[in-house]
Amino acid sequence: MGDVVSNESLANLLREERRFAPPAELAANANVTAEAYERAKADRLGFWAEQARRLTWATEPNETLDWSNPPFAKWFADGKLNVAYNCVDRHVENGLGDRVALHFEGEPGDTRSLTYADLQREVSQAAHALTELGVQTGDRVAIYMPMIPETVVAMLACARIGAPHSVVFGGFSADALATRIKDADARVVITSDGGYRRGKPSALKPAVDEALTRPGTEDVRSVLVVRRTGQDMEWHEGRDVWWHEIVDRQPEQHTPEAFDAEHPLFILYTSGTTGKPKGILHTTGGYLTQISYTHHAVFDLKPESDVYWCTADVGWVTGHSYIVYGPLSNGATEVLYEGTPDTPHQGRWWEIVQKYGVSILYTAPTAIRACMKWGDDIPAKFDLSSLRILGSVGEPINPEAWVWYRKHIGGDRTPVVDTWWQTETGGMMITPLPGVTTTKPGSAQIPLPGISATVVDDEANEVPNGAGGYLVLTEPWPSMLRTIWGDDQRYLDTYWARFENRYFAGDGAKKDDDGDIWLLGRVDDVMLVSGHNISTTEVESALVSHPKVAEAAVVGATDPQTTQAICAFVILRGGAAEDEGLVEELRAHVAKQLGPIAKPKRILPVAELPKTRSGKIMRRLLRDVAENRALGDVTTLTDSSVMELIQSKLPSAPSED
Ligand code: 6R9
Repeated sequence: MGDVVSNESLANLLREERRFAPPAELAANANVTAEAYERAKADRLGFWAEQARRLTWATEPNETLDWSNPPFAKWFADGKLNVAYNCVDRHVENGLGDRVALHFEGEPGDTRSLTYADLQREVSQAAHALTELGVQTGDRVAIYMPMIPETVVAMLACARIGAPHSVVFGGFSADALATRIKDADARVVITSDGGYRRGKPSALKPAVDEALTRPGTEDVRSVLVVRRTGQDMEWHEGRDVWWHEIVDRQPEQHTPEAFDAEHPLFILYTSGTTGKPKGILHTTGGYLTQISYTHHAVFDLKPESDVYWCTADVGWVTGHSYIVYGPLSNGATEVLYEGTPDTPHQGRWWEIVQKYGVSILYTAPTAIRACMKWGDDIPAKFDLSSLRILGSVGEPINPEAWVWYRKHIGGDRTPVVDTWWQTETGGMMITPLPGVTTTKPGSAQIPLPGISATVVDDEANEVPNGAGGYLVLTEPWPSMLRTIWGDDQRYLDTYWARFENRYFAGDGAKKDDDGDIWLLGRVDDVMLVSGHNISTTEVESALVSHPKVAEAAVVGATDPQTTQAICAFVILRGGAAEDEGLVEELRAHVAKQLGPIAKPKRILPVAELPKTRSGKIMRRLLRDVAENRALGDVTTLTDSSVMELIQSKLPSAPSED
């Protein structure tokens, strides 16, 4: 990685010298200042031990990190705590029972606000109900739910009784659900009849019924069903239990038990690039320490006045860490929205921001680009003046989208924090701090205080400023994954084998002249064209910098002359005519931005791109299309019809240069 093309492209991105200093008032009152970097550098473990004191421990830890058996970390191992107590009860005990924890907004427009006292009651009752269903400490519970308050309650109830949850995204198929139930050997599944999606009830329970016919799922003895849509479904007497029938009659008090800091909190499956999904295992004390700290630091959360909204699905790690555990451990008031951003109209999100006075918004680049495509006039119709911090996560955010987000959503006033992290890291790792960092559109910039990351070359040497390579994490961190569920060897092989004593994240990155980090996408996606490494992210960013392109996905397709040829799939902005002239114009545009070597061989206008639940483009499937192969695993696609649409557009023979 990191040859001529990348450097030219970076210079191009920085050409306009767009820099945004933190607003003075925010900087003056920031939760975390520049001094934190120094303190953490001088004493990293001392820094994290100090952050652990944000939590309420039943037994305070004396030990910070046990790294005697790397890469199997133990953080705060002699401490004991209850995660649900930290997220709920302690706020009530501190006199905040009447503070709203969740403003729920259903897609059809139904609403419900739960205070911390409400949450305490519901979590306690749900914990009793799980115990009545025979769930014991250590048993796994699968959660397959829409974005409704009961989902948050269910996760916290599991945490409360020490039963690790495995949340499976509600958009996944019965097969994907069955594989995950089987791998975790779940004993109970919590689901609902359905949820609202694009103006219609969308069923969930039938997928659970189907999944439980698959071999390997026999250990599931109960299915707990929340009534959300009221739609018809099969009922398995003796196995299925209505949530309202069992939960509502339970005692409203429940004494939380303290568990060891290394007690498992959850398993979350990530599909990765090959075959079997990996069950990423997170534990409690270190995880909650880092999630609570980063939510406080990176969003500068003022829990008494802020209204926070993370638009992610709870089935994604972002939902776990920054809808459930981070905000609630900090006593935040937050919005939980069930549906899609364009139902019933394309201003729905902005209507919600206006209605609740949202001050901190956390979303993904894919959503920002969709809003750009729908037009600036839509957010302009709403009062977004309550917003003070905007966050981005999930993919590299291209500078155009970053600048649009700040301007049209943030009123040219709010800092944008581009947060790099992974399911495996549990929490944020590389990001600006809103009251400290002068931001550069498109860059995640620097590791947080207490986090050590760098960019290395093939031989594991740190690259100098201005060069690119592989992103690695050089020291253990509190919310790191502990292993892959049931497969320590795969944990070693996947993350720790490529570079000695360093965690390899799988992402390409480069450092600019100031040493700030720019993410370049997954290294599996890097293309080799006539001896040059070219990052898909850079070509995509160049394409979307053209006014007629709304979104782009780029892959390298096997090519007899050049090893790989760049093949681009683009979504055009409304009104742009799709003709040969435009394709030529786009190819020339990329060549001008990045150099002739990066000029795509083929550009195909399409209506949609294949994406995962978190909005990441599934380039693997586009490569299959570009190379005329049968499609690989499509079970983690949000909408499987997308691929048929794309394939139907493909000319049978690739066009020649
Ligand atoms: C939180 C999350 C992890 C992968 C990661 C990287 C990409 C996430 C990013 C980003 C550039 C950012 N990624 N945030 N790339 N800039 N701010 O997304 O977890 O679903 O496990 O994905 O997402 O490629 O390695 P997960």
